Amino acid sequence: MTSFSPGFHGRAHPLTDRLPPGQYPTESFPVLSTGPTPQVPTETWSFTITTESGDSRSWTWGQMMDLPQQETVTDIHCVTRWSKFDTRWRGVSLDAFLEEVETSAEYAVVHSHGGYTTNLPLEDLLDNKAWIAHTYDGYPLSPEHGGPARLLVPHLYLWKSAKWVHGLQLTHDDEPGFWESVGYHNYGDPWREQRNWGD
Ligand SMILES: Nc1nc2c(c(=O)[nH]1)N[C@H]1C(S)=C(S)[C@@H](COP(=O)(O)O)O[C@H]1N2
Ligand SMILES: [Mo]
Repeated sequence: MTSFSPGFHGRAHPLTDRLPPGQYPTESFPVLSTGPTPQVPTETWSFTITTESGDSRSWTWGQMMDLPQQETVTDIHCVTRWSKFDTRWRGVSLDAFLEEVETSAEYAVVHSHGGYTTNLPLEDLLDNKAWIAHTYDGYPLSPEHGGPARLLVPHLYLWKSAKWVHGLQLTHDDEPGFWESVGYHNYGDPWREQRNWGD
């Protein structure tokens, strides 16, 4: 007797192959915010990268829009266990910002309007793995989902994708952000199910 389990022989079930352990797929797009939704007009919007030596470089909305724009279609995974396939975003790769910055830092703390922070290794923001996203599914990103612009780092749990992003602080030492300092995993790889410290 031979039994075949789905997915055992190659990629016959691509959708389940795309679902990290402990996640379920959803069509909806839940909103998860720790506080009120900040209203950030594009007229006053800016994005600032501050290096470990204290140098900083800022972009206005118009300057950000003059950088190369990319469309990305990607799956996103929230630590509360929903995953959403094929989300379509438009924005600017972090590579485009970081190539204008001189740094030897290894870590970044992402800062948002409203005070939210999250940390990640700088290399997770490089090589076309992360974007400042301003458009979702063809429309300007709505305020509740982080508009006018949020970080998008789809290879990590979605708490790393800071909404209403306004800057990066580059550091030599890793500094836990908002959720990371209250027990969420420091790195947050959905494929290794890194939900909490110790996972
Ligand atoms: N500024 C800010 N960014 C944030 C959050 C937040 O509370 N504030 N929540 C995070 C969490 S826990 C998740 S799951 C996602 C949710 O994004 P969504 O509301 O667009 O689904 O945003 C992340 N980015
Ligand atoms: Mo979350």
